[in-house]
Amino acid sequence: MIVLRAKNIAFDVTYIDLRNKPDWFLAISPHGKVPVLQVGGSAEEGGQALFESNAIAEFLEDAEQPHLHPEDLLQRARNRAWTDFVPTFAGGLSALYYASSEDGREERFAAARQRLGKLEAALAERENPGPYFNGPELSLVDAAYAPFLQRFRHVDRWLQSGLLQEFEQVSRWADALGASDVVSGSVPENFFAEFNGNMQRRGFLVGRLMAENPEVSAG
Ligand SMILES: N[C@@H](CCC(=O)N[C@@H](CS)C(=O)NCC(=O)O)C(=O)O
Repeated sequence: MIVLRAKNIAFDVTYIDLRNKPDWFLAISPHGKVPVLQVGGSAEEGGQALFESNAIAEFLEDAEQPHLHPEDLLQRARNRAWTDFVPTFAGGLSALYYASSEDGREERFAAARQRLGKLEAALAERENPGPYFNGPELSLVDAAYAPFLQRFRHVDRWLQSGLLQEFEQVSRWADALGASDVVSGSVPENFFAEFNGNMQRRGFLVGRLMAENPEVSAG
């Protein structure tokens, strides 16, 4: 969604209830996961479905201007390498809030710090002043990390881990992504209410904190 918005491509969106996936969705999503991009109309109209966010992003990059990958081939490869780190990074952050109790807290924090540290080093050694990964324009790396940083900034209002603040470059990057309309408008209005409901329903510690203090202020 972020890439579609960054490239100003017209699209329709259908949200899927992941607890009750419709058959038509399962037919086009081999792993039963979102996102799926349906290109060129529905299957009956001869359209094609694409799955896996990176594959979708790279397809959109090849198909539509403006280009979000840098021109320089080495930089482009480095960007792709950092995009490959997203699942590891996201797993480290989400483990902090997919936790039902304080047990294992130290290990979770250590794992998250290790991953944040790698990203901090990557941001520190890039040769541009930001605010995004490659400079003033949003790139595919930004699009790949933004949802996870956006969710973490949200839950950390309750978790109060203070972890992002330990990593100055990541923290500034997360703030810049949070301030981007392309990123903030990529989720529906009720997204964070649904997200909080999910945390509470699944009995996570952060869900209990949300229930106790629903009005905790932003940032
Ligand atoms: N590697 C996939 C991961 C997608 C993914 O994990 N999607 C989650 C939501 S963020 C999902 O659809 N989960 C539903 C399920 O696994 O049943 C991608 O990047 O597209």
